[in-house]
Amino acid sequence: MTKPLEGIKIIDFTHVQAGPACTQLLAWFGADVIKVERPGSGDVTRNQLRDIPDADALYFTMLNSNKKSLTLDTKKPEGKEVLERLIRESDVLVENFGPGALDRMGFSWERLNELNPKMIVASVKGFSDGHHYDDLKVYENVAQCAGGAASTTGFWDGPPTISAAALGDSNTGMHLAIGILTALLGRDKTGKGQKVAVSMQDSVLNLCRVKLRDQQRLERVGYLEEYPQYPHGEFSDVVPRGGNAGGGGQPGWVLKCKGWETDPNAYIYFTIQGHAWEPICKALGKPEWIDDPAYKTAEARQPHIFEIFGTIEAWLADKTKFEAVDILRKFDIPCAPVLTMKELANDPSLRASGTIVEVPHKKRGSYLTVGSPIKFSDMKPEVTASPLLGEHTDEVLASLGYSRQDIFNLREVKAV
Ligand code: CAO
Repeated sequence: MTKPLEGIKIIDFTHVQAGPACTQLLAWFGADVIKVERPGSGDVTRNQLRDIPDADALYFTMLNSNKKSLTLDTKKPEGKEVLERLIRESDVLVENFGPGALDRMGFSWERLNELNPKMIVASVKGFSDGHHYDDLKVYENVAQCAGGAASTTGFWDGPPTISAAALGDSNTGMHLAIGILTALLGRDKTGKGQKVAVSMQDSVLNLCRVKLRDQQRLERVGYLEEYPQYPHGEFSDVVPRGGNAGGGGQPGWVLKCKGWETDPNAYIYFTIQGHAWEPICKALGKPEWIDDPAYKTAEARQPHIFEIFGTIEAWLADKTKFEAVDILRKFDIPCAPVLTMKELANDPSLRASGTIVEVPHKKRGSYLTVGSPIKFSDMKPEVTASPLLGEHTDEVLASLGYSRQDIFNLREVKAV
């Protein structure tokens, strides 16, 4: 099957998570992604949190599938020369080094554009160019704090909280992928490459836009009616942490199910959709609430929403999270069990759809990873193993026109 990005050559100068998540996605869709790594060590995640001695860590294998690995010391003249040749032949270069690292290596945007005016140069940094923090190195949790997620996540009586979802890393990588694809389409029209830059702070903030909505509402009216603080608690002049409250106009909460005393994940998320009030009352066996003025409208319910959630929890007490959802789904109530990683790993639907995939690997045996969350009618993205360090060095050098002797010199003599 021909994949839409076949023929697009990408220099993958990325490491850790934000950049690799972007290039992995593009590789799934057919791009020829060549990961350039430092000889001897490579991407730091190859060694981080190893579960099998001497085999690449899952952190690496799960973010670098479908790629080639070329080892090259791009600080040495020989390495720079190879990289320049690769740049002249490539469509995209993606990098997420610390601020200024690419410039210090001698590959500023101006130089890259001079070497290949058609090439798209895509970068992830912690903060955008010109930002007063643009000199900072940034990891996931730093970005979640800088982008507004931490101050609005967690419970009001606890500290700012980090989400397990990679809002700073993989989310930024997904934004960058959209930028790259847009620039490729733009190049079809103009014939020119361009620089695409995404900051982790901006990407987190983009996902927190409803909290900026709330900040403006709070400043105008002094309260936020969908937050647990309303109407009995206090609001300050900043958006508070709202626990598990729904972020839109639909109140919701995480509710205990049968077994919660011993199982930390025996919960469901229950949403009270305004127009679904009647089915909710029917599902709960509370038909008297349907027309009761204290319950009939969303506005009337809000002051005692936790009493309502308490009644739902009493109804859930003899039902597992799966049994509860099986009943509630018949009433068209938006809800889901709180699923663990173990349950997700073994979920037959996720296996069938290719969202959870088992990938054979030369050194590890097979491992599980998350496949493409994007599904196409004409293409099924296939996940292949991440490369061993330098696995494709000879192949890539040969494709760049280096002779066997050149390759020997580059690999063995100059240890590039
Ligand atoms: N050959 C020779 N040198 C190489 C090389 C190669 N193939 N690949 C990388 N290097 C060098 C770079 O030139 C740079 O050297 P200098 O600092 O001397 O110029 C160095 O390796 C890499 O520096 P770095 O700043 O990128 O790495 P770090 O481990 O100190 O910082 C990180 C890591 C992620 C904090 C930083 O890269 C960063 O802030 N990146 C931007 C934001 C980002 O993407 N963060 C998300 C990471 S996922 O959590």
